[in-house]
Amino acid sequence: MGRTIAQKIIASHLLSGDMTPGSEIGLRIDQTLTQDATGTMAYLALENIGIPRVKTEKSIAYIDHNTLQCGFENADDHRYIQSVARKYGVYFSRPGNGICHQVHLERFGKPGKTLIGSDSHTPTAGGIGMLAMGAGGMDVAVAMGGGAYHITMPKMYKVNLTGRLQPWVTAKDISLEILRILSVKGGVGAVIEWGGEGIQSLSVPERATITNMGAELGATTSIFPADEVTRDFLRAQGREADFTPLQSDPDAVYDKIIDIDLSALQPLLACPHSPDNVAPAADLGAVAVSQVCIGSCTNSSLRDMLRVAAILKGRRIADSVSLSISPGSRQVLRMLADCGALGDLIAAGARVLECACGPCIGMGLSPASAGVSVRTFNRNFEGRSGTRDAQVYLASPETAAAAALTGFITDPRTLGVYPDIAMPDAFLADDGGVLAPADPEAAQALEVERGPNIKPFPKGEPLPDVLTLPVSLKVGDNITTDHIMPAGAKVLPYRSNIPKMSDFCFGVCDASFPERARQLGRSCVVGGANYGQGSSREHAALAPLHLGVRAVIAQSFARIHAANLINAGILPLTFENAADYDALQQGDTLCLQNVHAGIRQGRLTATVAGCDRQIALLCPLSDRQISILLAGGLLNYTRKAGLE
Ligand code: MIC
Ligand code: SF4
Repeated sequence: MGRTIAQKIIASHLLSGDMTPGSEIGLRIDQTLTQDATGTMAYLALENIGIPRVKTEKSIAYIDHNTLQCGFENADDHRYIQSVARKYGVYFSRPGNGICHQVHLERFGKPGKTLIGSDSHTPTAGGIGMLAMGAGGMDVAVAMGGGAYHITMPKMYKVNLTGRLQPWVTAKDISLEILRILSVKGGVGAVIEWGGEGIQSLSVPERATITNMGAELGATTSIFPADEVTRDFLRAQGREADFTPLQSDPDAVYDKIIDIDLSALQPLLACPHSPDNVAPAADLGAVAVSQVCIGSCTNSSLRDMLRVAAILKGRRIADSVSLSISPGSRQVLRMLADCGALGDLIAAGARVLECACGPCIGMGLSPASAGVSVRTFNRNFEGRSGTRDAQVYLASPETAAAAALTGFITDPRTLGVYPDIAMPDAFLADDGGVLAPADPEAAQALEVERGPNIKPFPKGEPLPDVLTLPVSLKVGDNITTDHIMPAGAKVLPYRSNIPKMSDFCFGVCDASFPERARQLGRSCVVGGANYGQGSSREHAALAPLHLGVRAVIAQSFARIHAANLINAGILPLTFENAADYDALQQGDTLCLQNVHAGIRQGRLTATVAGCDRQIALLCPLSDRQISILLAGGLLNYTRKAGLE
C-alpha cells in the first residue's frame, strides 16, 4: 500500500512503536525550536536532564514573544536563554530577528525532516514539507537531548484543492474555509495533507499560512509536498541545497478526503471568539472597526506585507482606525524598506511594530473597551487581546487592509482592481541576527546567567494510589490554554516563575480559582470537550500543578495539552458517560481508589463523597505515560529511565 507524505517521514524517523493509528510511536527529531515564552522552562528542563550538548541536527532558540521588556524579567529571561543556548549548542535568534515560525521557514526548515517546537504553530514549517509539530517544553528538552518525541500515530486526512483563487481571495481564506468545514476539533488525531492541482498556484509562504492555522483545527500537523514551488522558494532563499522532493504515493490511503474548489472561495472572517466561527465578509454588514493589526506567524511574509502596501499606497486609513504592522522577520522588514513599500505603509498611517508576536499574544495594542479589532492572526479567543470584551475578527491581510481604509468590515473585492505585486527572485539572506553556539570545548567553561525571576523547575510528586480530590473548578467546552494560563503583557514576564504566574491561573474563567485551589490543597478540575486547545504552553499544566491540581477530568482533551498534563504528573481522565459531566458540580469531592491498577487497565471509578454515585472514568495511556505519571512527571521519569 502506498504512503502519504507524513507516513513516509514517520517511517524514516521511527524509533519505537508501529504505525497503527491510535498507538504510541516515538520519533527521531532532526530539528527543534523554542521561543522565549516557553523557552525558559524548556532549557531549565534541559539543564535538569544533564546532557552537556544538544544532539539534534539543529536547535534554535528564538526570542520573539516577550520583547516589551517592561521591568527586568523579560530581559533576564533573554539573557538566560542566550547563555544556556551558547553553552548547550543551540543557535540563538536575537530579539528583533523575527517570529520563530517565519524565520524558521525562511532560513532553516528542510523538506523531509522532523521538527518539534515549544509553540503550537510549529506546523508552519509543514508549508515546506517538514513534519513539524508543536510540543511542550519538556518534550522539546528531551528531543534536544537526543530522546524520542512520542505522539499517537495519527490518522491521515487529505485536502484536495482544485481551481485557482480569485483576486482578493487568499491562503488565509483557505485556512478559514477548512476551519468552517472541520471546526476547532476537526483535526484532532490527524495529519492534514494538502494536495491537488490547486496547490501549484500557492507559494511557500501561502502554504505556510495554511499549515500554520492547522493548529486551530487541533491537527497533529499539516503538510504540503516538497515540489518545484518549494525548490523555487529555497533557491530564492539561497538554500536550494536543502531541497529534497517529497510527494505522497499515488495509491496512498486517507481516512478522510475533503475537496475545496479555490475558484469558489470568497473573503472570509472568523468572528468572535473562535477561529471556526467563520462568515463571508460580504455577509457581515457594516461592523465599525477601531483597530486593525497585520502580522503574526500566520500572515507576516514579504508577500503579505507587499500586498498590504500596494493596497494602501497613495491612500489614508480611516480616522477611526489604529493600524499596526508587524513584519515577520528582519528579512521581510529590510526588503520592505529597500523597495519603498515600508514608506507606503507609513504614509498611509500604519504604526510599524517590531518583528515579533506583539499584539497576537497581547503584548501591547489591547483594543479599547468593546473595541472591534480585525487581525490577520490565528486566534481570537476571548480575552487573548488583553481586553476582555474586545471583539476580535481574524482575516486575510487584504480584508484587514480594506477594514483599515474604510473603518468597517469590508469585502475587499469592493476596493476595485487587485494590485499586482512583484516578488523578488532572491530574498535578502542575512543570518546576522542568529548567533552560533560556543564550540564544545569552550562551552564547558561557560556559566549560565540566571536572574532573580527565574525560579527552579516545579517538582512533580509520584502519583498516589488513593486520591481524594474536591472539584476546585468546573468549566465548559473548548477551554483554551489562554483561559487556563492567560498570556499578555501583565503575565508573560512570569513565564519563568511558576509560583507567581499561578496567581493568574484560570483568570479568564474565575479569578478566585488560585486562592480556592490553594485552600483545598489537592483538587481536580472538570472540563468539557477539547479541553486545553490552543497554545503548547506547559504553564497551563505547571501552574495548576503548583496549585495542587492532581487530575483533570474532561469530555476530551487537545493533543499537546494532554501530553503536557502527563509530563507534569497530572492525571488526564475522560468521562465514559458524557452525562456524568452534567451531574458533577464544583465543590463535589471525588474519591479514587487503586489508582495505580486503574491507570494500567485504562479505567478508574470515582465515588462522589456524601452519596453513592459512581463515575466511570477512562485513561487510555501507554506504558511510557503510566511510568511518567507514577514517577511524578517527565523530568523525574527521564532522570530514572534515561533518554529513550
Ligand atoms: C500562542 O500563539 O498562543 C503562543 C503564545 O505562541 C503559544 C506559546 C506560548 O504560550 O508561549 C503557542 O501557540 O503555543
Ligand atoms: Fe507568536 Fe501569535 Fe504566532 Fe503564537 S500565534 S507564535 S503569539 S505570532
